[in-house]
Amino acid sequence: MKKVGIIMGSDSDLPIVQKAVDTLKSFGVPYEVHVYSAHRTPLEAAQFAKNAEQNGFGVLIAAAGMAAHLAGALAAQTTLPVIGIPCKSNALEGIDALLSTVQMPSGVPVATVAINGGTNAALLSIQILALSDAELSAKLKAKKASDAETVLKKDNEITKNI
Ligand code: RP5
Repeated sequence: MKKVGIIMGSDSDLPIVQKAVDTLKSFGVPYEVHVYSAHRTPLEAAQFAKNAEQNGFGVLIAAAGMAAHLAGALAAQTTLPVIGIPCKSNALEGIDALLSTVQMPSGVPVATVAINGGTNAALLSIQILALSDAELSAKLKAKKASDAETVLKKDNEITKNI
């Protein structure tokens, strides 16, 4: 199976990235995690993205906060799908990172998830890999069914007890 590459702009983004890692682990999807910054280590970030396809990656996830150019900088170097996670920082509550990540120029797409959306970034990467992996696709369908069951149980409890 192809790997998911997770790049974070700083180790301070790790709590958000951890949610993505936990989700990938629960599906048995292989991954690699690195800290490369679009601004502090631009060459390493670009090099990683440039070589990602030949190094066995199928999707890249980029987590960054503030002026979050990491996802776009990676997308500039590869035709692999890139998923951006805008991370919340103190000053602007993550709106800065959201806009920096999502507002890509035509020709260089970044699939942007919610602010701090580590879980959804991983699920989206799994959905992409599942297009060519029937076993993974079956696991996703089972998870969706079990998530729905959980909500219906809660509905049942609330309507009985309120
Ligand atoms: C971004 O700046 C990083 O992705 C991080 O979210 C933010 C702050 O980085 P640190 O100053 O905590 O290293 O590039």
